[in-house]
Amino acid sequence: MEHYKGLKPSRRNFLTGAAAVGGALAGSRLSAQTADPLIVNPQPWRQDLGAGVDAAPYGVPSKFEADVIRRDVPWLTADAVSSVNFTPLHALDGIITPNGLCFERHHGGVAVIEPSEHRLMINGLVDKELVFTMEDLMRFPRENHVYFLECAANSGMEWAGAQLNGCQFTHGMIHNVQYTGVPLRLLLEEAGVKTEGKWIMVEGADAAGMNRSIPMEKALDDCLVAFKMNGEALRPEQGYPLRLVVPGWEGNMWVKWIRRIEVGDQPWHAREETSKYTDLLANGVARRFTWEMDAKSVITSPSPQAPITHGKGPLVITGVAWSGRGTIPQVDVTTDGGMNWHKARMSGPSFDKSMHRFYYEMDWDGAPLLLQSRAHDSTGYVQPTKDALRKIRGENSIYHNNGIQTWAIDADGKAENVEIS
Ligand SMILES: Nc1nc2c(c(=O)[nH]1)N[C@H]1C(S)=C(S)[C@@H](COP(=O)(O)O)O[C@H]1N2
Ligand SMILES: [Mo]
Repeated sequence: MEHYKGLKPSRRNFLTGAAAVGGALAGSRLSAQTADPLIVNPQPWRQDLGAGVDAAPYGVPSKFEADVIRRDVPWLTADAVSSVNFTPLHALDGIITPNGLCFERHHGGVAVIEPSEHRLMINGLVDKELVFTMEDLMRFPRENHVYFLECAANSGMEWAGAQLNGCQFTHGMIHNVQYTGVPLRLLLEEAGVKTEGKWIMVEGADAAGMNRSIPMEKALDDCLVAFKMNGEALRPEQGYPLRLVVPGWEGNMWVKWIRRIEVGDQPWHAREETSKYTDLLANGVARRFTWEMDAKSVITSPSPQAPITHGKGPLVITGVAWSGRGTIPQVDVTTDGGMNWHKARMSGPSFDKSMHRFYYEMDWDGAPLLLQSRAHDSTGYVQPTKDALRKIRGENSIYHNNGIQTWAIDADGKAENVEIS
């Protein structure tokens, strides 16, 4: 029982007790009643030497994890160059998204930029217009921070009702990464922002030339011009060699392949902040400049792509929660569609504007469940139901859907995306 040392004594007793009476934990590997060939026979990997060091100079995951990949929804967009794929949240744990699994959202495909040919320009209402090379940027003090990036359209397909079967698709337009970068404030100070300079416009070097307006207060607060993710260079998909990090704010503002920062006295009203990333309310008024990402959570397992396959007994429920306004001190989990809520156990670092991991362990009796999670953030805000959101925002919205997600688990352990009212 060496492996189960970490469990509480009561739980260990339950597990061994069940094995002793036999059948209570049908199919459980904890029972040693029969001679398991995987225990008594030598395995192939025991009989031959394995590959030596350097078989893969840049390591890749085990071939048995081939299913853990980003996926797209083919009918969602007309073309892959202006499209999105989704982080496989159902297969991950902890809080960090591995670089190769960070969802991608491009409007004009991935720019392939030779770093020595990349330039970042600051112009407009500044004392001194400046152009930085990558080498120049490496000579500024840098900082490390873990932040989530969530596309404002995450869960957008779920406004009208349950649609996509899997948290990869309903909630996978998010990643959580440790960035290394130079505070944007230091670069703006170097250029010297004129007193009329109240906004910046940030622009990408990709074919989409994507641009957004950001208020000066945010630019001087916690934005980073980042060149590393999780310790290594940004991936091309994530903006190599340079991207803007706008903590807690909608992903669209995190301009990748950033090439220009213009300082101005008012916002630019760019396409991405007028015709897109704007929500039309029922009264005809559009919600604009909805920058902050509200607190949100989702149960990642069990979920449609991660059903319960072990039958009744001990069950680990887990998920992630995040808020663009701070940390997540508490997540509640319900297994009966919201009649009873239980405080989940938080585990892992609790960083500002970063993903948090929660667990809720239970003894599953094999009866159907209606699973939901509800995040509380450090401002006291509580994640709303989808109905509560629709009451205020109407049915037209796409962006900023942070409503509570429901998974219906049937007696076989299969999970389905549903809505309850
Ligand atoms: N230059 C540029 N920056 C961009 C985009 C783009 O198409 N071009 N897409 C934006 C959108 S809509 C989102 S949600 C995030 C996605 O970041 P990711 O691809 O690292 O997930 O990048 C943003 N930055
Ligand atoms: Mo986005």
